Amino acid sequence: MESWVGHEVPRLPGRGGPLALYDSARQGLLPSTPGGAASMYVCGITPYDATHLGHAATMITFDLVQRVWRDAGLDVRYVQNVTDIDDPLLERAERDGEDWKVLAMRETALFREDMEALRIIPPAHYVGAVESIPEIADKVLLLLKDGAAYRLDDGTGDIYFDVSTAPRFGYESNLTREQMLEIFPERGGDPDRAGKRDPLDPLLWRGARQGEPSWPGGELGAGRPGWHIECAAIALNLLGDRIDVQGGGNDLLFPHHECSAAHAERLTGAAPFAEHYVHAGMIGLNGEKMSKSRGNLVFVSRLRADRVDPMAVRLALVSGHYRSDRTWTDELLVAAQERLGRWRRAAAATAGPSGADVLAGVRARLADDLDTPGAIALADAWADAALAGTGTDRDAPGLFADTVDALLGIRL
Ligand code: 5CA
Ligand code: ZN
Repeated sequence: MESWVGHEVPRLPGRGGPLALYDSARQGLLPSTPGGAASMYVCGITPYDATHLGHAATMITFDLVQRVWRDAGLDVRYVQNVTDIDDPLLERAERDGEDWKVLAMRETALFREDMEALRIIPPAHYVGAVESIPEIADKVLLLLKDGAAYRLDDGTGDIYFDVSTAPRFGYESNLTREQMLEIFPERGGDPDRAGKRDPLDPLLWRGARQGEPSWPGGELGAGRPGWHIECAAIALNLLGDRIDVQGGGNDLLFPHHECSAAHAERLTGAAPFAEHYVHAGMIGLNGEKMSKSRGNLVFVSRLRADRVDPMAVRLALVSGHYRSDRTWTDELLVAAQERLGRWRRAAAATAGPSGADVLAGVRARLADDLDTPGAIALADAWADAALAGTGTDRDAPGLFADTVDALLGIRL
């Protein structure tokens, strides 16, 4: 699938240091990527509605990871998926009397525009589930042959993963079985499906149903892929057996990333699937998680249509730390617009305090688990001083603008 168009990223003098990130599996802040290359797989949208600020915040989070890695001199391989076939998409299309393919194409196109406006560096591979069906089916067949998957004998053709064949199951989310059983049905799982070996067994392949789209599955029979195997298969095929970062919002901690990891590890024998499982906090509105099912959404495209500067949206979203669940408010946007104006005026000053210092400071803050509030505080202090006429570094305004552009993705 086509990705979106990227922007030029300014080259900064020198090099950033290694990035430490919080890993949900080991529950600690740990250095990422000791080598010269880094790989990242991020769980992208299910395109049945427009990109909201929650999606945007998560995409910006992993854009920051890519920017910090690049600044440290790493060669970054980044893959993101689009779940362009799944139950929620079919349900929305049915509700609106629309072709599910048209719905998915329209919302994916809008997402690309939003990503471009927010200056998200595009992934090297932007991959749809539909175009990946043959390779996903191959992985399901391997699991079946390996005894890690089984077919229900109710004539549906549905195939499930047997979680008892994944000895590490639970290591990624660190949840108790009781907690898993509670969350599983809230996040697309079907614990009560008759004939399953374990209520937590996730669906790998859904046999063809009357009135639903399906694809030939070879020995599997016609059907469509389950959600977790979609991400496992795409990541394995494009990035290899082990990846540095598996990313998404914290709503994917369980079952999605746990199950994807279990599938991948069973397929390759290599563990852990991801060195870091990185989860962005949920953006909420009026005290509740922003979600398509609740309908409490603020769309990036709506803000753009209202001529809100996308750089102010981006700055508002990174004014809180990526891991914290946070609330979107009008005040947050107003504060970001005001800050953006101040930074722009400061970048136009003839001189300011040391540009090298502000660059080093922002680098250090971001290398510490993407501490954007800390980085912004340093940028604010530099801008305030420059506007007050402090400092004699004539290169500093330009370097300040390049720093916030390259590292925070904020074009002044
Ligand atoms: N297609 C799957 C992932 S494979 C999916 O979860 N799609 S989604 O459209 O629901 O979400 C897209 C991305 O945005 C995911 O990484 C998800 O974790 C994240 N996300 C969803 N809602 C929010 C929110 N309110 N705040 C922050 N991130 C969110
Ligand atoms: Zn995913």
